[in-house]
Amino acid sequence: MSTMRGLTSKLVMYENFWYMTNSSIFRNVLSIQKNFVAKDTDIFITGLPKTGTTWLKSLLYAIVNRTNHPINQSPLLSHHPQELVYNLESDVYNEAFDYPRPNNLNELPSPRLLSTHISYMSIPESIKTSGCRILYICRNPLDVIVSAYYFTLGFVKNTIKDKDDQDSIVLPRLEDFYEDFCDHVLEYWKASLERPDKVLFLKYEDLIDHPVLHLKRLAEFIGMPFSSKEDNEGVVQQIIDFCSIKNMKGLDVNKNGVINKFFEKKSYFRKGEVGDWANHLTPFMVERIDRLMQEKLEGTGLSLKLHL
Ligand code: PAP
Repeated sequence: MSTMRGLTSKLVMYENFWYMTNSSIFRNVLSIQKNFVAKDTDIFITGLPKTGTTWLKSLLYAIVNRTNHPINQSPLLSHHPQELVYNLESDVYNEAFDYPRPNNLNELPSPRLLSTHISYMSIPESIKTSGCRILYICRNPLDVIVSAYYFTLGFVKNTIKDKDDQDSIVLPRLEDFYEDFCDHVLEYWKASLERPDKVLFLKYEDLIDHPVLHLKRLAEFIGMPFSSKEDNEGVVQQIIDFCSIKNMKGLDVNKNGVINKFFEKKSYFRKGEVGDWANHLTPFMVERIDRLMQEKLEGTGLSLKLHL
């Protein structure tokens, strides 16, 4: 473990990734490694922040529970997707909460649907060795940067009222962000190649482009394939339409209130497009990231689409 000075916080390098020491996330990660035990039936959504995990949560939840209730009576109508698929480090093992959330884990119905942003190297051993499934979602880094920028801006404006404190927030350097981004993606990419029955690698751009194909892939992967009867009845398309950003953003439950004390529910739904980066990033920034992307991904067999 090594440390370096950030401008507003000390950063700690742990198992290849930088964590801010003034955020509880690092301590939560250690707690997860120590305490969490995966079950064979668990299904995990993994991916970096802003890569589409909220969307994937709603899709997974709707697929797994499709026989429990019709889509027009879905709990997604009364709960934000983040409230139905818990994130380990933010919702469950979060020391910022003053009550023991891990108890909730035992009350979750099977299969437990959980999520984490933790890297493959750092997830608990039991997730790797048990029969549980991992869905990894990846998105092109340019759209992730833009999405993270807006999310952070909204968060800072809503939670930090003092202007000087707002101004003191310093985002990570682009290179540091990018290094972590690639390492995270490539670790899971490698795991998906080595253990395709265990790790399903999904791309946000593919889900936008060919939702039916990838939803069917996902359902098969978790052992709950759509039957031909469901296919004929248009169940796949119903789930896609229900979980579309237009529908989710318009639901009252997703318009008001906060999650985990600070995060506005509506901030998880912005544009949901591929290529919005073209409206925000300069050609210089794009060229720099594109070059880094070519270097890092070369020879890995992985490619990321910047446009559709
Ligand atoms: P998180 O890691 O904080 O949970 P995450 O859900 O992974 O964030 O990513 C948010 C992005 O997914 C937002 O992208 P944008 O800023 O470029 O718009 C958000 O709009 C997008 N998103 C959320 N729900 C959907 C959806 N149903 N369909 C497509 N994109 C979505």
